[in-house]
Parts: sequence; C-alpha cells; structure tokens
Amino acid sequence: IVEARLKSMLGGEISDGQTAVSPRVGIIMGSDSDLPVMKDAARILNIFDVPHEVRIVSAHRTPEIMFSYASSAGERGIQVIIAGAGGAAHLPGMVAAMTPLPVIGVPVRTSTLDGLDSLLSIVQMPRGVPVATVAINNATNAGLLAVRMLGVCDSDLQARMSQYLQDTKNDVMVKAEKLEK
Ligand code: RP5
Repeated sequence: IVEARLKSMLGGEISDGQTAVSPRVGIIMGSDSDLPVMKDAARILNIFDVPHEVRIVSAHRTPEIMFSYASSAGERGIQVIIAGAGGAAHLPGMVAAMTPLPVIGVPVRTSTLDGLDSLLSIVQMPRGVPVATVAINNATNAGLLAVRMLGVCDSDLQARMSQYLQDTKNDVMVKAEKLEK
C-alpha cells in the first residue's frame, strides 16, 4: 500500500529515476509523509541524470527491511545513500552502521519541535559511524552532495557540477545587477 502511495505521489511531478541502468543513489525515508521534503533530492538527481531509487524504509516500523536494504545496497550498485527522517530520526545512523557506503542524512522538520529533534538525532552520531548531515528539510543539498561524491570518480559529472556552480553564480550576478538599476 505504501509503495503504491509513493508511486502515485511521485507520479507526474518527478520520476523515481528508475531506468534500465541500476541506481547509483538510494533515497530512503522513514515515512511517505517525508516525501514532500525528500523529493527535492530526486529532483536534483534527475537534473544531473543520476539513476536513483526512492524507497520508504523505517528504522522503527520496518527494521527488517531497513537491515536488508542497508546490507545489500552496495552489492546492488548503490554508491551513496540519502536518508531522511523526522522526530526520533534513527534511520540515517542505523543505515550508516550497516553499510560502508557514504550516508547523507536529511533531518525532516516535525510539527512539535521544528526539526531540532530530527537534526540532533541525525547529526550527533558516535565516533566511528559518520552521517553527512545537511540542514533541516534541505534535501536539495543532499542531492547536490551525492552528485559531488559521485563526481570524485566521474569526471563528466564533476564537470556538470562545476557548470551548476557557474550557473548559480550567474543567477546571483543577474539579480544583483537588477537591484543596482
Ligand atoms: C519518522 O516519523 C518519519 O521519518 C517521519 O518523519 C515521522 C512521522 O511519520 P508518520 O507518522 O507521518 O508516518 O519515522
């Protein structure tokens, strides 16, 4: 049921990046309620043509699925995992404990504590098990960071990231010029 809801939420606005090519990035989240935030990571990966998959994997509600996802991701060709969760956000840390792949954590804002709970749950990992944590609700940066990681061994992707930075700079300069007029 959750898979069907996910597909229908992804339908139209963005694809889940699935192609015949095996996914290089896994985007996972604790609940389909995280999708409005996490879809920004998929949007970035689509811009850079990085094959990826989107899955609901909960540390608390589906721990067995989390275990099998994290422990098999590398064998399936996944190179980076982006994991988003809110509240007692254990998903990124637990996944990082079960895979040698880099894990990027996205703290999802909650209604009660404004995402501070999610941020602290994800960023305060014990020594030895790192999670690269982005700002609250900033799945865009998680997508960009994944592209940068892949770019280390993919010169074409790295060149596109350099172009992206140049485009960002140009945008700012055009806006600044408009303001000065
Ligand atoms: C976490 O609990 C999820 O990552 C989500 O951010 C939060 C609330 O989940 P729902 O109750 O909306 O499914 O596990």
